[in-house]
Parts: sequence; structure tokens; C-alpha cells
Amino acid sequence: MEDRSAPGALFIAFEGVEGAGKSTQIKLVANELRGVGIEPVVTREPGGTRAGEAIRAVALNREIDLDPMAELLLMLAARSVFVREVVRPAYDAGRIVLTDRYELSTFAYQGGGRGLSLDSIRELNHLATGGLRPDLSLILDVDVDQGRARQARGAADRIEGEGLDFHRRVAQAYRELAYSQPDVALVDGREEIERVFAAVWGVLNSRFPETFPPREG
Ligand code: T5A
Repeated sequence: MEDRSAPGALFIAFEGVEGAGKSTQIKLVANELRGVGIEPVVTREPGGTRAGEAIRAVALNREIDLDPMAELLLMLAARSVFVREVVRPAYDAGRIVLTDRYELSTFAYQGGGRGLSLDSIRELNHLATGGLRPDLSLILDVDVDQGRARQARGAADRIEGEGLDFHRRVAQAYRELAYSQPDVALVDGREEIERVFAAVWGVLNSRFPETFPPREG
């Protein structure tokens, strides 16, 4: 991140394919933080703001056709508002922000999945975020089939409804991102929920021990 504004501030993004367990792990991390007296800001992308939720409704609506560039620009429009209204104020106030998806989703889905140029995504993402990057992106790595099987039955949204090849390219892009950047960690998300949580907390504890103390037991 470019400018650390307040002591204690942290911005952590949870990433992964559909049904990887991001929301589940965010809830567990938030509860554990509350147990040590910290109330985190829990949010998601696309969404987290009024404009962002409206953009999400369009971007994920399977009745609406979007070409890959239009999809990218919608994600980034939502992100621009998200940074300005949610992340930046919380960060400046020294809060811990836990978000379900952020910029790696764009590299994985619009880059790996849709095949858009990573350089263009990087440039446009920088414009949308003003360079605000997570302190850590934590990717929950699961097999695409396993993630899809975990999701509630019901109508898939526009992106969930893409074919297996698309989702495999997304998963592969995530793995490549994990090995190319030091502020990205890959956690095996295939285990049962409590074991994944132990691994997630272990990563957080090793990176930010003052905020995420060792768990008892
Ligand atoms: N998108 C987003 C882009 O294309 N580009 C972008 O830039 C951005 C920001 C957003 C969509 O937008 C796309 C990507 C997405 O397609 P979403 O709602 O965030 O949509 O994405 P999903 O991944 O579809 O959300 P899910 O809620 O399905 O997945 P989660 O949060 O990863 O999974 P979770 O925690 O809700 O768990 C799903 C189910 O599995 C169980 C849970 O209890 C739940 O029932 N579960 C487990 N079961 C067994 N073992 C475990 N370890 C489990 N962990 C969770």
C-alpha cells in the first residue's frame, strides 16, 4: 500500500474461485478479532457501497450481455467508489478492513478468465484505486469442482454460469498470482472449515502478530 495512514490499519482481501470459502473464513476471522476487542470493517466487492451494489446487480445479471471490457470497467467503477467510500476512510481511521474480493479477482477473472491484457488491467486498476493495495491478499485454493459443489443450489449468476474451462483458467491465474507477489498468500482451502481457519489465522499471525495473536488451544 502506498501511504500507511494510521497505526494499526490493515487491509486484507480474501480471494478465490466460486465457493472457495471466503465469506466463511472472513466471518471466523472477524469473530476472533472481536474476541480480542477489535471490530473490523467487513465488506465485499463488487459491492460494499450503494453504487457498488447497484453495479454488482448489473455485472452479475445473466439477463444482461456484457463484453469483457465492459465487465472490467464495471468492476473498476465499483472499486473506485469502494476505495473512496469504504476502504480509504477506514484505513485512515486505523481500522482493519476485511474484504471478500478485491483487485486479484480482476486479474484472475477478467485477465485469466476473459483473457484481457494484465498490463491494461493493472493500469486501469491503478487509476480506479489511486494505488491503494491490500497489505495482504489471501487466496483460498480449492478445486473448481469442489467450490462449485459447495455453492447453494439455485440459479447461477452471469459469471458463476460460465463453463468449467473459464473457472479453471481463473483458478490457474490465482495460483500464478500467488507465486509472483510477496503480499499474496495461498492457503489450502480444501480441508474442513476449522482446519482452513487455523491455516488462515496462522498466515495472519505470521504476517501481523500484533493484530492477530496466536490462538489458544
Ligand atoms: N468478480 C469480482 C470479477 O469477475 N471481477 C472482480 O474484479 C470482482 C471483484 C462475485 C463475482 O464477481 C466476480 C467473481 C464472482 O463471480 P461473489 O459472491 O463474491 O461474486 O463470489 P462467490 O465466490 O460466488 O461467492 P460465494 O459466497 O459462493 O463463495 P465464498 O464466499 O468463497 O464461499 P462461502 O464461504 O460462502 O462458502 C460457500 C459454501 O461452502 C461452505 C459454506 O458453508 C457455504 O455453504 N463451505 C465449506 N464447506 C466445506 N468445507 C469448507 N472448508 C467450506 N468453506 C465454506
